[in-house]
Amino acid sequence: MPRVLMLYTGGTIGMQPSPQGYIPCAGLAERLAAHLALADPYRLPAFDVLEMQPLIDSAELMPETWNRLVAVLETHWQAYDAFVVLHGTDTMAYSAAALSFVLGALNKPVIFTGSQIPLGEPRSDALNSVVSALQLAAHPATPCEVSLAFHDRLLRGNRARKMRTQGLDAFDSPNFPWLAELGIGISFPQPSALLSGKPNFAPIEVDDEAVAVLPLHPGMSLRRAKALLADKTLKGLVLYSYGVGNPLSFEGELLDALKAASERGVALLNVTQCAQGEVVQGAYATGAALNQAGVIAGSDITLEAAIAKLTVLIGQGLLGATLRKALSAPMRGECSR
Ligand code: ASN
Repeated sequence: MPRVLMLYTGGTIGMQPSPQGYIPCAGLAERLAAHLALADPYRLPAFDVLEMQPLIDSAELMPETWNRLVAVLETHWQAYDAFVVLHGTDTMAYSAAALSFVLGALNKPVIFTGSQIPLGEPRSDALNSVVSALQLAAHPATPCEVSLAFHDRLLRGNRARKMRTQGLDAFDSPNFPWLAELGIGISFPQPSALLSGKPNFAPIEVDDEAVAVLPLHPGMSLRRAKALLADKTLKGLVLYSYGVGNPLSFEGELLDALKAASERGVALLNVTQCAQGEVVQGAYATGAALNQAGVIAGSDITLEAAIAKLTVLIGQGLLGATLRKALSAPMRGECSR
């Protein structure tokens, strides 16, 4: 039977109530063991639990945590066959995407999971998440990639989104089929097409000034958008646009500001605000102008994966044309083209 290492980073799954609301709590391994005492030990792989320090509500997560996770994975990579990361749901899609980009090709599965209701509370989904992730970790068909197991599904990590604040089926991947469906049995509709290989464990250089998002909306301030684009610390920007990737042009002024930023070396990635579908820059004249301004069409990448991809690539020291090239094509199956 494979051996699994479970990294507990915090999140609702291990939280307990306090007068201020739920807070992350240590000692999850013992509590899990008590809950799993009745489970048939022959149906689950052997696993160890490692608690990260500090345990956090994942809303507090900063990219430094990704480096800490990668360092722990590197230390234990040889000793285990698969890895489960227990993570808060708020930023789990960002972390799963970021780790997929940092680690690159994998020869073992890394499965993120969490829960909407803490372990031990009535109707908690925590035990289901842990048991599902463990079974997937031991399953020979589980792909060697960073994935996210939640409720009844296994999703590609860099395609996943938190879609529901309340629902127990909180995650989905609207632009990509599920990797596996967990019903009475576990079915894998198609084998993963991602190449496997030895992971890269090099930490990224964290620069919290480097990446920003510019959401477009009726009534937005051109002055504020220009100020952001002119910011000298900016290295990568997600242009969060309408429909198939259309911007509002402010009679060419926003386009000029985008062009100037691109010429300064800022990487501009166009991501649609639509929950499903892809950017087609050029379907409309408004969108076609973005090609001239040096904006990269983000295909069907999610906002979370776009932010993670920019943060990781910039943190790996990519600049200018090399950065733009890396952003223009899928790295780890995060977009369709
Ligand atoms: N705030 C929590 C977190 O992301 C939410 C959760 O895990 N369900 O850590």
